[in-house]
Amino acid sequence: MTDTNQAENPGNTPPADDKLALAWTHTARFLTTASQLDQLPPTELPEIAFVGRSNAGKSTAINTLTQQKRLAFASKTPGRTQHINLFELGPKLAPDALFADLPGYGYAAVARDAKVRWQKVMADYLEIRRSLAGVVLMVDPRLGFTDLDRQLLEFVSPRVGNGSVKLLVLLTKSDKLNRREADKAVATAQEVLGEMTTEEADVAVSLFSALNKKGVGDAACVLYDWVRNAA
Ligand SMILES: Nc1nc2c(ncn2[C@@H]2O[C@H](COP(=O)(O)OP(=O)(O)OP(=O)(O)O)[C@@H](O)[C@H]2O)c(=O)[nH]1
Ligand SMILES: [Mg+2]
Repeated sequence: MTDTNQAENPGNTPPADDKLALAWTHTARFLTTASQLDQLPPTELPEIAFVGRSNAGKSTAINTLTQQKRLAFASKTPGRTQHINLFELGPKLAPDALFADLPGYGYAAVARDAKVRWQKVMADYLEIRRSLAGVVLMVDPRLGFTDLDRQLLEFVSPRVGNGSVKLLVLLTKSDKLNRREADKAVATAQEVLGEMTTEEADVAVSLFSALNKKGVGDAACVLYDWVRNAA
């Protein structure tokens, strides 16, 4: 597993620099929205899914990474993202990747059967979306890994374990942590992920803040490398 600050690059291309990677993420534009899995367009493009607890900061992270104010809808009200929103990246005539903003799970006010339903959608998405190239799991380190985060990791672990899906865990809202808390959050995350790390697995952890932009360039580089190495 890598801490992106000292990331090695096992692929054949040298690591991307921030500027190039951020220019690429900036090309993101809205493609489509789906309320059901069978409405997702078939695609050959490598897809990167942003997943995590409701309110963890998924939509905000997409806006920050793409340097666009309102590409994905972010909100103070948890549960804002109800559909799967797809964004296309790369040259307009030759798109090279998709970002998927997924609805958050585990918000307390959501009824139990809605939660169960969502778990099923999530599991099915991760199972059937063969074009899935990477998962960005957003975890608020002040809340830690929840049961649903761990379940999600279990759903993806076969594909992460064999290297067909890459995983980046972003510890969000890191602007709210002091240095000691931030170090501890990274260590805890590495421990949780250690369980699913194999020879083939490409798993990284990074602190992230949309507010002070910590980890934004690093995260963009990781995603850019995934897509370049998938091509
Ligand atoms: N301090 C701080 N607040 C953040 C950061 N990122 C997101 N937030 C706030 O967290 C709240 C939730 O952000 P969203 O991006 O809407 O969260 P989400 O994960 O998309 O939530 P759902 O769509 O409900 O699943 C908003 O009030 C954001 O302003 C961050 O890096 N720092
Ligand atoms: Mg959202």
